[in-house]
Amino acid sequence: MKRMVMSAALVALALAGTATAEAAPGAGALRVTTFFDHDSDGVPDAGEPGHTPVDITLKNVVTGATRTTTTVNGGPADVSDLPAGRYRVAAAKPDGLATTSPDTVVVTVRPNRRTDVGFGYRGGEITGSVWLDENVDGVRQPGEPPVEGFSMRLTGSRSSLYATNSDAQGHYRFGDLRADDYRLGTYVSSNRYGFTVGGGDSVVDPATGQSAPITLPVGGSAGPLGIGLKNAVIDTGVGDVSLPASVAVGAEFQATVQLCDTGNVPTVLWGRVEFPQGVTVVSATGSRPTWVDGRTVSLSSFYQSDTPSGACESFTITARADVALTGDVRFEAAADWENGPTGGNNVVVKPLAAS
Ligand SMILES: [Ca+2]
Ligand SMILES: [Ca+2]
Ligand SMILES: [Ca+2]
Repeated sequence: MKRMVMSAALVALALAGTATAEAAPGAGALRVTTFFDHDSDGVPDAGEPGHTPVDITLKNVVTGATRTTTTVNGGPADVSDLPAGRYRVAAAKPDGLATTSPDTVVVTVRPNRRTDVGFGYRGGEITGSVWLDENVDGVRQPGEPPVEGFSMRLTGSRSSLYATNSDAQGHYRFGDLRADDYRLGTYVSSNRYGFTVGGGDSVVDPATGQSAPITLPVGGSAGPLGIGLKNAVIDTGVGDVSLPASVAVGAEFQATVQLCDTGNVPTVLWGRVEFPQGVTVVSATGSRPTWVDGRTVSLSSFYQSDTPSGACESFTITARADVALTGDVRFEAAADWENGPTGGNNVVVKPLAAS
């Protein structure tokens, strides 16, 4: 059933309303709808979402009495117990959006009836498609397929995030956007895809995971903007390691280790260092969190930002040999927690002697 809501322009001419059950005698009601008017016809149609919050001012043109309200949570604002009469209804000027109806309208409120007013807005849009760059050259050749269900993020200067997924044809669309500078990126880190080289048919720079700024004017559009993906290779490994070959019993010594992203996409790093029996770990620090438990140290970037492809995280461990010993120190890059073992370069073993 179509709602009885009219545009501001129409309401100014046609004053039909809907009967209300509980208004005070001599009073009427006003409903104000603020909405994204996708077809720019001034009327809120099915599928046109609300645009809120918008501050609304009502002023009785005879008495000068003023009331204010605000549309919230995507819905209309209802003003009840409004003395019958003529009112000037004004919506606050939009910020970064175009309008499809006047921002001020004069309406007549009648006893025991509801008068509806609508204010329409139109935002900008950014569109494009997501595709798989099978030969990873940054160019979409015929036959390179679309990618469905890829989660994208659009970041504006107001820190607003708008998430959307590509459809079966790889198409995506961000609509109802305020004028702003936006960057396209991904919504969540993907274990399946990385961004292909940018600059050709793909707008995202794989080094940053984002596009260059996209300047969207009021009500403007940008696109189609291609986002090229490559199949992810997830691999981590142990990088540089240092350890004194011999240490004095009772004296503290230091070991250092790097965990590296040796795959082709950003990922979390996870590893551990295990000292031989007789060694106690005193402390551990690094560019990512560490946990010490006796003679072992866990190294992790869980719950941190991903480490870029080709980059390493460095850790320094302070330990002490409590007894004379010879043994091995094991530096390990753990298997990827979701994807299993990550190829070679996962373990480095160094001898340690304490006397
Ligand atoms: Ca409409
Ligand atoms: Ca290609
Ligand atoms: Ca590996």
